Amino acid sequence: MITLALSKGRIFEETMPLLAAAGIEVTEDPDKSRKLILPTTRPDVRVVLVRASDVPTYVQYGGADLGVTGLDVLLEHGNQGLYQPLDLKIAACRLSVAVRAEYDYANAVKQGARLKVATKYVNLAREFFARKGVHVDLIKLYGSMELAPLTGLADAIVDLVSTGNTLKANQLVEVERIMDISARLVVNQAALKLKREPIRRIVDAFASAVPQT
Ligand code: PRT
Ligand code: MG
Repeated sequence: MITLALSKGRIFEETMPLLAAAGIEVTEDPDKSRKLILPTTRPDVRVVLVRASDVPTYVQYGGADLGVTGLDVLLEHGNQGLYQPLDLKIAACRLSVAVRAEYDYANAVKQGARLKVATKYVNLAREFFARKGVHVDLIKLYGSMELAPLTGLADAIVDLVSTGNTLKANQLVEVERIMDISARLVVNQAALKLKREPIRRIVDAFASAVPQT
């Protein structure tokens, strides 16, 4: 049995065409079913639905053989024990710093101010500001980072941006782009040895279906 870990939402939806290229179709709709393990048209392949931030953990410890996860999640989690064969070029966005439109970020940085930064990505944010030599107090949040600068909880946020509509709707502006993000295929290293052939076939099919840029 090959187990693929996916999160509901954009990762699930954008992975479906790649699975189809491997001749695999998920036979149940995750939005209609309460099942956490979904069968596919291939009796030897199943999909497990996990929280996006849990995908690397499932694959690392062998709860799944493969998984699809954002580079943001992967870098924040650390990629120990994970073989990362492919950039799938799906669920693309960027990790950025944003502040209230009135806030003079450039000047605060220039003055050597100590910034309060709210984010779910504390490790990535710490590394980024340390590299710039900017002192920060990091505030860990689990959701709606956009609210933090609006309520005075933080001076800045580090969050994902795709269209920029969420920032705009909340009068926030993107002041620095930290990195480009896309979803990655990750494989458990032991599974890669034990189930080499079937995993290889899936990886190859995904590779040939990745949108070329
Ligand atoms: O939502 P939930 O708390 O259940 O989990 P999650 O947010 O971890 O999962 P999900 O499905 O929302 O995101 C999974 C992965 O998709 C992320 O890890 C990213 O790699 C990728 N991705 C791509 C995004 C976005 N684009 C994105 N725009 N993840 C989140 N967003 C959010 C962003 O955080 C912000 O709140 O969308 C908002 C901004 O979008 P725009 O279009 O308004 O700029
Ligand atoms: Mg989300």
